[in-house]
Amino acid sequence: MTTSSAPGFRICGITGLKVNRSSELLIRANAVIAVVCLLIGAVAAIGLVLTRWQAVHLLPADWFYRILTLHGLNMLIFFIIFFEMAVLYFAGPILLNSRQPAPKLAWFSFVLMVVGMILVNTMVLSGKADVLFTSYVPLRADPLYYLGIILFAVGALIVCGLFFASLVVAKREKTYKGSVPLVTFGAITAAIIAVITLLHGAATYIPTFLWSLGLIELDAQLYRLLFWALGHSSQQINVAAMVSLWYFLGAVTVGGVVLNEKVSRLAFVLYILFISMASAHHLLVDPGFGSAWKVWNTSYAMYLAVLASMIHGFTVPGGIEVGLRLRGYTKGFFEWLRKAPWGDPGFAGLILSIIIFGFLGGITGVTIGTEQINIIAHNTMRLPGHFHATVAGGTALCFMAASYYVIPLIFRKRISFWGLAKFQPYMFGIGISVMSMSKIYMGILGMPRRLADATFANAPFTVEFHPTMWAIQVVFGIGGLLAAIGALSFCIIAVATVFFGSPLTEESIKNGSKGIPQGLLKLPAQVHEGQHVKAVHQTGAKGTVVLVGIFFFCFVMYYFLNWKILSFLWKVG
Ligand code: HEM
Ligand SMILES: [Cu+2]
Repeated sequence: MTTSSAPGFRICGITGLKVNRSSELLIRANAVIAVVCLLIGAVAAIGLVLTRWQAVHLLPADWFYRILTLHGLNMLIFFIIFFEMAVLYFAGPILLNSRQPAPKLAWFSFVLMVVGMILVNTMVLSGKADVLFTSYVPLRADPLYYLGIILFAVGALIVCGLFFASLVVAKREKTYKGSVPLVTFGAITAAIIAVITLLHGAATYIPTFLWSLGLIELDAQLYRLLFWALGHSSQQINVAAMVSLWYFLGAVTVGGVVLNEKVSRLAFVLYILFISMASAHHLLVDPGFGSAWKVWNTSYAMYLAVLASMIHGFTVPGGIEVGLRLRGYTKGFFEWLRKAPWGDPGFAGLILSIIIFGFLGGITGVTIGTEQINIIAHNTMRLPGHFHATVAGGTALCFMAASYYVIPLIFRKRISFWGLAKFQPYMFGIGISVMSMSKIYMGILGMPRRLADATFANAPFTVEFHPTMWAIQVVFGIGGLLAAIGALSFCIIAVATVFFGSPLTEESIKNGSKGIPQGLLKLPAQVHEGQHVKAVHQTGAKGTVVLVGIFFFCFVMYYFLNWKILSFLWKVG
């Protein structure tokens, strides 16, 4: 797989990229820790599902909240961000054929992040930080918990700095031609948002750390405002990283075409400009802010960030359609979809990620983020229903799909348990979708989120739910368990491949051996700048246009339905 080259570099036999050894090792280390955190999160998820499924009701209240804290942190913070660090090392020095500007500093930041992660997890598991992922003041954790978060964040900030440095080095040393590739551009936007987010993180957690030591006072409303400037913006890092990987996967699985470079780049820039404002949608029922502020931030400015996602939501599948049509699947509207490589977990994961993120996550997010509608959704199960569609079905699934390509390229191994791997994205994707939809349904029926006992056994009041609640809980339980098994399968496949997998050799590629996704057996021809317009006009993307039409129909129906439900509760006049 390797042709000799400058010291510290190898030439990748599949992509032709010049891969430097230190970035490769950093990607490996970050990816392995990411998978360990995913494993912790997935085991915790089983405990949560089996508790919220009231008929099973596994955990007592204290352990439910402890495990909920553990799950939220390991999934949304540690797994996702360690993986994103790997993405930055990949989209920077590797895609630009350049060197790692400061390997020692990079390893130092990795150690900081690992120490932070271990500190936080120890505090949570020893019962000293039952504060949930949001750690809302005045809930107080052990100061070491906040210190752990700060160490982790400082490490991540250094990695962002190193990523920018690698762009400068690559430009100066002229290791690439023209402008940076779109995947790198997307990663740049992710890293810029990450810097903004991490600075808000410092503004949140440094005062909270001092408050936990009893040194200063902290206002609960101010904390919520600062926290969500961090908590929501960090979701936009995830979206930018995910969309970059959508473009990457589209290209390597089926030769996806970028329909229009300028439009896609502009859409990334919209994320940077408008996303911080959208943080306000977490504060819609808070007493401290006026309606005008809430409506402006969530109903006007936020739509410009939503617009960006909708642009990518058209251009990525459209580009995949054009790529497949160029490969000869030109009949009717959907031959390209029918003949697509569905047995390739990279491709299947990509498509499921786009559908789940757009249809389930996007539509529900815009709806519940509307100032008026939020009052009937706030803190119900609709919330975890929505964000599991975005961060789990969208981002986590996309990261899994990308791993089926990145592991062979970077670890130079063939994927172990290949039969299971082909199946894994479907298990996780279908499980998460079923779980999210049933959570949303439970939420519409009034089920609160973050609730250890839905019978309200020791409460001074009684709550009656509609009887379908208990039926839908069975669907929720099955979906949740399927998703958790899907995530655990991914962990097993990844660990087995990385530590015990058979090597990826030129021989094995020639023989079409098991465990190599089809895009790596034969890298699809890439349509480059200048050829785009011709290719797009040649084939069009009419199938995608139909799919987008269906999307808008669902969007309008769901949005309308929610105003209708609101009108039952909220009699005007
Ligand atoms: C592996 C399959 C998964 C299952 C079965 C699952 C299940 C659950 C359940 C049942 C809850 C509790 C909802 C409540 O009672 O309020 C929850 C919360 C949560 N999950 Fe997941 N989840 C999974 C994957 C993920 C992933 C991949 C992420 C992020 C990348 C994630 C992020 C979260 C967050 C942030 C919370 C909220 C924690 C809090 O309220 O403080 N989950 N999950
Ligand atoms: Cu948000």
